[in-house]
Amino acid sequence: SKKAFIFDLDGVIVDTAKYHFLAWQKLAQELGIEFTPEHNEELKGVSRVRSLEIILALGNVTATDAEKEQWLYQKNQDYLAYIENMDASEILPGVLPILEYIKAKGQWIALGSASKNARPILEKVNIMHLFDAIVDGNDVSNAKPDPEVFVRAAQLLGATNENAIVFEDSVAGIQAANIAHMTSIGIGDAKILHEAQFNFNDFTFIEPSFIDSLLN
Ligand code: B16
Ligand code: MG
Repeated sequence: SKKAFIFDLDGVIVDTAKYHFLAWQKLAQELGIEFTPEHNEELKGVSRVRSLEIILALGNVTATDAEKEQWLYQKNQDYLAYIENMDASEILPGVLPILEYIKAKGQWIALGSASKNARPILEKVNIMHLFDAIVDGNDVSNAKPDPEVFVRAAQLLGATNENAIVFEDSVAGIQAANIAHMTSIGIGDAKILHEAQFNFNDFTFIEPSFIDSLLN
């Protein structure tokens, strides 16, 4: 039967992690908190609010809700300025051919992202038309590893969880897919993503024959 191929956005389709990092780093600097690329790894797949909590904890900074809201707003404004100039050249290597192959095979394609900025990014990199369903940070109340974002995507398409395949770069996202009994495919370091059923360093290692093997 027809399969639902669900893609995470940041770290899978585009490398927006570098822009999140620059925007968080600016805020951290203003607050006198040391924030390194290693720290940034912990923010992958994590919601905006939770990301701020992790950064504040790094610096033992406590804040009022009003301050946190102001900082979240400021961080997002800076992030939006970075993604403003994104174009199709920022789609990660190998992604577009695989999306087009899945499409040509008549299968479903969905987005399952924690980001509230997912839709404008898909528009900027010009691949919105390839998606049959989009579920992002605006649509869900439970963050990965809760599988809500992927389960909703499958539901929108009328696919069972067992017929859903998830591409993820974060540990929390792989766990979410596994909890939902979806096929989990890790994109990135196999040591970090060891809970994934399959792992590829990036999409250039995914052959059409691998996609075919998932269709039965
Ligand atoms: P925003 P994904 C996630 O996207 C990012 O990995 C994570 O670093 C970010 O904090 C989160 O989106 C929220 O993003 O601030 O744009 O709402 O990997 O789930 O596509
Ligand atoms: Mg991601």
